[in-house]
Amino acid sequence: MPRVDRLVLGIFGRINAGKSTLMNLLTQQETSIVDSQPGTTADIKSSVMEIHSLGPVRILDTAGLDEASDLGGKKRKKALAALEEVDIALMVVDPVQAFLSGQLEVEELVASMAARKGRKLALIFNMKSECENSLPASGATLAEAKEFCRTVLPDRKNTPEISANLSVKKDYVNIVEFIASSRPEEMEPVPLLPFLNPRNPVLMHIPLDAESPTGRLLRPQEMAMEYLLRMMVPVGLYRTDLALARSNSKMLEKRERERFLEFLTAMDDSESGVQLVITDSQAIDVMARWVPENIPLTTFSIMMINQTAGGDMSLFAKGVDEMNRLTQSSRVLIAEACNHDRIAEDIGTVQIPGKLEKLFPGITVDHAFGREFPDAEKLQDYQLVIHCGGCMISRQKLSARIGRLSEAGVPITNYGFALSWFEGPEVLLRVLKPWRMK
Ligand SMILES: Nc1nc2c(ncn2[C@@H]2O[C@H](COP(=O)(O)OP(=O)(O)OP(=O)(O)O)[C@@H](O)[C@H]2O)c(=O)[nH]1
Ligand code: SF4
Ligand SMILES: [Mg+2]
Repeated sequence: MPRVDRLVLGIFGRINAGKSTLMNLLTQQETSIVDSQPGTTADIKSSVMEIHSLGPVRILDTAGLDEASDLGGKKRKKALAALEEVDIALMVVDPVQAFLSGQLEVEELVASMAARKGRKLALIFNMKSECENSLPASGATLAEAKEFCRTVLPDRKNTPEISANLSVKKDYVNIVEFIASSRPEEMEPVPLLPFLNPRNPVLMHIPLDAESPTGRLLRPQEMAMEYLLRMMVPVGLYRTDLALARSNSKMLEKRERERFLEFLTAMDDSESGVQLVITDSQAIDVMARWVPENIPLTTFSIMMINQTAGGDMSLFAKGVDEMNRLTQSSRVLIAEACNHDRIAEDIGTVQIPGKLEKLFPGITVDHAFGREFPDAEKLQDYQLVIHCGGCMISRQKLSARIGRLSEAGVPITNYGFALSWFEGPEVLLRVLKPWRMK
């Protein structure tokens, strides 16, 4: 299934600013509870939809950032983590509420964090009609109240701004147009295997080991298959018995190798030769030996991280170099973007740690699975992060992780890079070559 690149919008601000009212206006239904009770929204509310003129979007409604209490602190942490992964941070400010409070701590926090994390900021003044009546008593005008709020913007000239009454449905069109005009430079969708031609066949090597789920292929494999068919690329699927392929018995290994080569040659013998063999990363040891040098070779994990990283794997290529500097006292974090059953020879918990331990006995290997990823302070404990292909997270989420890593000064590489590195520099170069990487 191809994955949809969604524009991620996050709604931030102080309690009762009208964040959930904006969420409901955008989704045109009661997605979030709206109430005058302070702290109504406790957790992130996420809604996925298609908005005409914006395309596919994910909208995140967050808790007010100014709730004092331990629980408020937890809500704030979660809301700020969401800010790291949005394309546009929509800061909702009730200018009258903000002016009368005499302080702008929340707005300052949102604006400065958006700037620090490189997220686009857009300011939405929520003009709650009844609030305007309370302003004259202060002696200030509405224009002055708004100007007061703008003082927190690090880049005033380039921060888009709109004033609207969010509880009025007719303002919907204006708000959507405003968001559309605030969106950052269009991100080109990244093709899965951009270097392929539609003529020559591709062989997908899928060993289906004990960890493979029954009844379906893994997501990167399914995505590759869909992509190849869509591009009219002839594709062959092949399963090797890895136990035989790695057998100490020369005879068993030879039989398994010949079976594979027979299939490959049949595909290669067609008028146009095989243009790529793409394998599960964990079988790169076998494929690097068996696939003739003249046939390009890469791995699903590298293909996947290239797309999740927006077509730029340079950071991962740089990060793999850190493996040359690992020692027995190093600490490495293995990160996977999903939770799945971890059985038998699981790559993240068994295979990579085993290979690291063999080279650097006593090395410390920790794990981060699923949606949770350590903050920058915790990441400083690590010399290197080895990340899976990230097929279950968005480009924005990966970019947020990379942001934390660069803040912590910790390099990142990926399963496909690491497993190829274990096989030696020639193999690493070989799997990167189709991507025109050095
Ligand atoms: N008249 C008017 N009332 C509004 C407007 N926006 C919000 N309100 C009211 O303000 C109160 C708070 O609105 P919410 O949208 O729940 O505010 P919130 O920012 O999500 O608040 P928390 O989730 O508690 O942080 C509700 O009583 C809304 O009806 C508006 O544009 N006009
Ligand atoms: S998110 Fe990572 S570990 Fe999970 S299926 Fe995708 S590539 Fe594999
Ligand atoms: Mg709310």
